[in-house]
Amino acid sequence: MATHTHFRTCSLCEAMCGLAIEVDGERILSIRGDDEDVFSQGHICPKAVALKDLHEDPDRLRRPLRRRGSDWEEIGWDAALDLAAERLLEVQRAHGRHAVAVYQGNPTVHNYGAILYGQILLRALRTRGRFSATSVDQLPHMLASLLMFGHQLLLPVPDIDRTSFLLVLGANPLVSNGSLLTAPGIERRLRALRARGGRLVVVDPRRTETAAMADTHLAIRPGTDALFLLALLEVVFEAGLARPGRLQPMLSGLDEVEAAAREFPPERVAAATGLRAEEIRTLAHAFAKAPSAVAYGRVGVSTQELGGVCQWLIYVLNIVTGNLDRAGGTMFTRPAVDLVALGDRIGQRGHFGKGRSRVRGLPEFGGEWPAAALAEEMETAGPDQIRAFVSLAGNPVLSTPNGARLERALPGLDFMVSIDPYLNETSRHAHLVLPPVSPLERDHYDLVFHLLAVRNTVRYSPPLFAPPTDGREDWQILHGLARRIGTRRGRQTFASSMTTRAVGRLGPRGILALLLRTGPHGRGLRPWGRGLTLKALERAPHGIDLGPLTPALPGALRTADRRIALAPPVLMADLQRVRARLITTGKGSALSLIGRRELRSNNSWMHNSARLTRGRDPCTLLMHPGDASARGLADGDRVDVRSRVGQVEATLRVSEDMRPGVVSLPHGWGHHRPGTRLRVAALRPGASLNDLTDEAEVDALCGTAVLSGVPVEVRRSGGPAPVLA
Ligand SMILES: Nc1nc2c(c(=O)[nH]1)N[C@H]1C(S)=C(S)[C@@H](COP(=O)(O)OP(=O)(O)OC[C@H]3O[C@@H](n4cnc5c(=O)[nH]c(N)nc54)[C@H](O)[C@@H]3O)O[C@H]1N2
Ligand SMILES: Nc1nc2c(c(=O)[nH]1)N[C@H]1C(S)=C(S)[C@@H](COP(=O)(O)OP(=O)(O)OC[C@H]3O[C@@H](n4cnc5c(=O)[nH]c(N)nc54)[C@H](O)[C@@H]3O)O[C@H]1N2
Ligand code: SF4
Ligand SMILES: [Mo]
Repeated sequence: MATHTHFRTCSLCEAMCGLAIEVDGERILSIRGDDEDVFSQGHICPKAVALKDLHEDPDRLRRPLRRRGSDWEEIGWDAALDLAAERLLEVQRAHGRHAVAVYQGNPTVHNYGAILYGQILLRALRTRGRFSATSVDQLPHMLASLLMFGHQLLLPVPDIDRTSFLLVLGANPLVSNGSLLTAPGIERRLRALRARGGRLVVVDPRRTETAAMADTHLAIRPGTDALFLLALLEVVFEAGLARPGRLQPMLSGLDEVEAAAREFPPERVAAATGLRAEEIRTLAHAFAKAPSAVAYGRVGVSTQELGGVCQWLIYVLNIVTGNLDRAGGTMFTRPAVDLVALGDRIGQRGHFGKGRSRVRGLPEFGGEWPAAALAEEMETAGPDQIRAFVSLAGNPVLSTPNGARLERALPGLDFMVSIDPYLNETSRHAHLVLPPVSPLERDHYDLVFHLLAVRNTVRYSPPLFAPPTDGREDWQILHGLARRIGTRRGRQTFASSMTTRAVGRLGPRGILALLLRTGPHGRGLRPWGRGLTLKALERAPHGIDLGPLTPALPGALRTADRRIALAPPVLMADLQRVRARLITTGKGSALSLIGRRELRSNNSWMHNSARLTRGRDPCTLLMHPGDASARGLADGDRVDVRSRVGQVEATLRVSEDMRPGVVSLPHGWGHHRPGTRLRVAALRPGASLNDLTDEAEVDALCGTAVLSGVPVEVRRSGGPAPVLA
C-alpha cells in the first residue's frame, strides 16, 4: 500500500488541533499539524506526536483481562461482557441498585461514543452511585451557569481573539493549551492580543509560563481569590464603573451583589490575599475602562475552598462591566451539535443539592456525588454502601484527593471492572479490565469542545485504521454491558429494550448524523436542501468554519424569569465563609502546596511514551529560595513532603517563580505501584500529589475537592536522587 496522509482532530486535550498523519499501510510515518485545518491552522503541541506511541505501545491492552489471583488471563469479549453484567447484577440483587457505582474520567469527554453510551450504561444500571472528574475540576463553572443562566452547560467562552484585556486567574493556558477555552495555538493568540495593544494580567501564586509573558503578574496567596474578586467589584461599584449596558434589563440581583461587594474594599483584603490594595484598585480601573475585557478563571480557582464563589464572582465581574455576550468579552457558542438545547429536550438542564451523600452529607451536583467521597462510600457499612465499581476512562487512585485511601478501599469491593486501555494504578485493582481500541482506530467528533470554542467550527474525523477484528470501541463495550444488564435483569419495559436495541443499531455515528441534521446549522430531516449533514462533513476533511461567536442573549437564558441571576441565594449565603477567610491567618510553619501541569504530560496518563518522558525527573517540588534556605535545603535535594494524610518524596527545585510560603508539585505521577503494566512510566515514576491532598477538605458549598493550598511540611529526606536513563 502506498503512503497517504490522513487528516483528523487530536483527541488528547481540549484544543482540537487538526493533525496530518502520514501512513504507509499500517505504519505511521509522521504526525504534523494540519495547516489547512479551519481552526488550528497547523498548530500542534508535542503530545500529538505521541499518539503514535500510544497506538503502538506494547503495554496497551488489546483484549479483556480477567484476574486470576495475582495474575491475569486474556478472555474473549462475550465471556468478559457476560461476566461483568452478571457480577454487577449479582451485587445489585443482593445489596440494592445503588451498591454499584460508576466513575467517569476525563477522556470520556474526548470520546463521543463514550459520552453517548456511558449514558446508556447508567440508565441500565439505574444507580444513584455516580461520580466523575467534574468534582475535581469544572463543577464550580457549571454551578455558576446553572444558578445564573439556568443551564449547567451554558458556559461563556472568553473571546481572547477580540478582547483588549485578558485577566487570567488560576489557569496556565500556555501549558494546558486552554480549558473551557478551546483555542488551538494559545500562545500565538496571546501574542496577537499584546501586539494589538491589549493587556494580559495573570493572577497565580506561581510565575507560570503564561504569567511570564503577561504585562502584570499578581502572586496571590492560594485560596484567597474570592476576596480579591470582591475587592475588584468593590472598586468597580465605588468608582461608578459598573456599566452593564445592554445587559441591564436582563439582570436581577444587581443591588444585592453591589451591597455584598461594598463590604470588601481592597484595603480590607490586602493582607489576606498578600496583594497591595493599590495594585487591586489599579487593576479594577483598567479592567472596567478597557474597550472590552474578560476575566477567566480555571482549575486553580475551581478546586479550592471557595471555588464556587470564585466562578460566580468571575461571571459577575464580566457582567457588571458589560463584558458578557459581546465581542471581546465572554460569549456563547452556536455549535453544530447543541448540547445545551439537547439538555433542554431531555429535561437535563442540571440540578444541584437534590440530595446529600450518605456518609458525609455532601451535596449532589448534576446527578453525581463528589469524587472526594468515593473512598468513604466504599468503606462505610450500611444500606447503599458501594460494593461494586465501574471505572470508565479514569484513574481516580492518582487523580482524586487522598488517592491512597481509595487505593486501600478498592480491594475490599465485591467486584470492579475498568474500561481502560491500560493496567494502571486504578485498573490493577479491577477483577476485569475491558480495553477499548486505540483512538486512531475509531472515528472522532468533539461533542463537548465545539461548545467551548472561541469560534464556531465543526470537524469530523473518520478512523485512520480499521479496528482489529477482536477490538471493541468504548461505545460497543458500554452498549454490550447495558444490553446484557437489561436482558438479565428481566422486568424490562418493552420501550426501554427497544431503545437499547435501536441505539445499538445506530451506533454513535448514526446518532451524530441525526444530531447534526437537527442542530442549529443542520439540514433537518429533508433529503435535499442546504444545511449541514455528516456527509457534508466527510467531504470537508479540514473542517468547516461556521463563523465568529455572536451575541445570544437574552434568547439563550433558561432561568424562569428569563433574567441573569446575579445574586443566587445559595451563593450569597456562602459569603459567610468568605468573611471568615479574612481573619484566617497563616497556619504556623506550614507551607501551602499547589499543583501544576506540564506540556508533555496529560493528567495521569501518556506517561508510557518514552518520547514524552525521556530524561527528566517529572516530579520536582518548586520552592522559593527564602523558604529553602530557612529549611537548610538546596536545589537538587531529595525532600519529604508531608500533609495530614500522607507523605511523598520529591526532588527540590529552588525557584524565584514561587510565591514565598507556597510550593508546587505536578499531579498525575506516582507510577511506582506494583502490579501495573506501564513499563516506560515505571522508569520515571514520580510521586502522586494526591497522596498529599486531603479528601476531608472540600468546597462546603458544592463538594468540589480542594486540591490547592494544602498545608504541608517539607524536610530533607535520606533518599537518593532518581537515576534517569
Ligand atoms: N491534585 C490535583 N489533582 C487533580 C488535578 C489537579 O490539578 N491537581 N486535576 C484534576 C482534573 S482537572 C482532572 S480532569 C482529573 C483527571 O483524572 P481522571 O479523569 O480520573 O484520570 P486521567 O488521569 O485523565 O486518566 C484517564 C484514564 O483513562 C484512560 N483512557 C485514555 N483514553 C481512553 C479512552 O479513549 N477510553 C477509555 N475507556 N479509557 C481511556 C487512561 O488510560 C487513564 O487510565 O484529575 C484531577 N486531579
Ligand atoms: N499539558 C497538559 N495539558 C492539559 C492537562 C495536562 O495534564 N497537561 N490537563 C487538561 C485538563 S483535564 C484540564 S482541566 C486543563 C486545566 O487547565 P489549567 O487550569 O490552565 O491548568 P493548570 O496548569 O492546572 O492551571 C492552574 C493554575 O492555578 C494556579 N493556582 C493554584 N492555586 C491557586 C489559587 O489559589 N489561586 C490562583 N489564582 N491560582 C492558583 C496554579 O499555579 C496553576 O498555574 O488542562 C488540560 N490540559
Ligand atoms: S494542544 Fe492538545 S489537541 Fe493540540 S496537539 Fe497538543 S494535545 Fe493535541
Ligand atoms: Mo480536567
